Amino acid sequence: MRAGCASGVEPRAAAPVPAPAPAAAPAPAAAPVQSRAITVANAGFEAGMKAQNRCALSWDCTMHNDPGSFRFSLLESGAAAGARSLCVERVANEPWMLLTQATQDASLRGKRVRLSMQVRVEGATGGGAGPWLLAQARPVANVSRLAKGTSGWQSLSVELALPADAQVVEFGATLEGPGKACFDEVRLEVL
Ligand SMILES: [Ca+2]
Repeated sequence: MRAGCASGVEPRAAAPVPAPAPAAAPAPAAAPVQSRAITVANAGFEAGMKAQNRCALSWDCTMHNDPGSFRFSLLESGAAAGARSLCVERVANEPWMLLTQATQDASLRGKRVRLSMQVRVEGATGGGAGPWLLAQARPVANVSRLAKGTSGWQSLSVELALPADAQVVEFGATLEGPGKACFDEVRLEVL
């Protein structure tokens, strides 16, 4: 003989609300499978500036003729990544400035490399601003990709097949003509 069912519905304590499952960590940005990153010092400009704000630490800043023609500063609100980005503004009538590092890594010779970075421009009404890559070889090989006008952060990249006799590879950013540009998240990789 079966026991009778209990009459009525037994009051039940409210089930505890299960803790939400932890959100899956976002997948890291997919890098091309066979690319190899080359170390870039102070690639995100988090380390700060050289004395008198002449350039970002670990970088060289050069410009046509007048060394005071471009002014460098850290953008500490609205950086593309991290806490800081590097900005440069033309303040005298000179045609260009270059923000560069160089490598003599012999393993790069004859390889294809990609330079990418975040770029923001404001009133860049001349050639514009963006990544710049040069191989000291015979003949010199160089490439750039410049954003013009005024726009928010965008990712720009250039690629260059390095000549087999490339002794030095220079990489960085340029601003050609008037305006202001900010840079961040510089990345150099061998494809
Ligand atoms: Ca940064």
